[in-house]
Amino acid sequence: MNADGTDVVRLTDGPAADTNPVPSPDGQHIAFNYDPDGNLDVGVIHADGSPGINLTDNPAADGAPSWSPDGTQIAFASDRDGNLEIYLIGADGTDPVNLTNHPAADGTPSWGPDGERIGFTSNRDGNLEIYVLHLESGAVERLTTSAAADMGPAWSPDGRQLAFSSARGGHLDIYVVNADGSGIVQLTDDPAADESPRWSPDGRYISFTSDRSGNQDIYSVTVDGLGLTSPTNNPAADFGASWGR
Ligand SMILES: [Ca+2]
Ligand SMILES: [Ca+2]
Ligand SMILES: [Ca+2]
Ligand SMILES: [Ca+2]
Repeated sequence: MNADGTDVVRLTDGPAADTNPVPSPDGQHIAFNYDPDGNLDVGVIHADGSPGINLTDNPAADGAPSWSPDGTQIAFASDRDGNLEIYLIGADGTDPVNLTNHPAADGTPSWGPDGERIGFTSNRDGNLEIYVLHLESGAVERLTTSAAADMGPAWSPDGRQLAFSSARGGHLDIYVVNADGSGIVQLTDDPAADESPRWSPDGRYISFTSDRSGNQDIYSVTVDGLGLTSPTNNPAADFGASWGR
C-alpha cells in the first residue's frame, strides 16, 4: 500500500484472521500471523500470493514475525516452552532457537537493521518495558523505565531509534527512543489506543493502528510529530500496518 492509501492488495484468503503481514527485506516473501489448524502460527508466502509454508507448525501460539536484515532468518514469539519467549528460525522453517529463556513474557521482536540486535517487549521487571537483545553476547539492555505499559518496538531504518507504544500518558500513544534508551519523544497524544508502529523505508514517517475514529484504521505521523495523516479510513478493521519495500 502506498502512503496515500492507494493500491491496497489482499495478500491472503484464509478462513481465519490473517494479520500482521511483514515483507521480507528483498520483497519476495511475506511473513504473517494465521491460524491454519486451531492455533496461531507464522506463515511465509511468496509476495505474488503463490503458496508458501507454515513456518512454525507447533501446537503453541506462535506469532509476531520479524525478518533478519539478510532475509535468512525470522524472529518470532511463542509460548511453546511454557511462557512467551523470542525465537529465531530459518526462513525455511528449520532450527528454532529460544533466545530469551526467561520466566517472564517476552514478545514482539523487531530485528535491528544492523542484524546484531533484536528489540522486544518483556514484563521481566514488573511491567511491560522495551528491551534490546545483543545477539552475539546475549546481553539484554533495558530501554524504558516507566510504570505504565511500554510495548511493540520497531527499529528505525538507520538503526538509531526505536518507535514503541506506551500508556505512560494515560492512554496508548506512539513514542520514539534512541537505541541507547535516551531521548524519548512522544509523537501522538490522543485518548484512543495508538499502537503497532512501523517506520517508512525513508525513516520520515511512522504508521500505526488506532481506533480514534471508532474502528481500527492505519494512520501515519511524521517523526517530528507535527503531521498526522490517515491513509486508510475503512469502516472495517485494519490491522498490522506494514510499509512495502
Ligand atoms: Ca502454533
Ligand atoms: Ca519468557
Ligand atoms: Ca513500563
Ligand atoms: Ca492515543
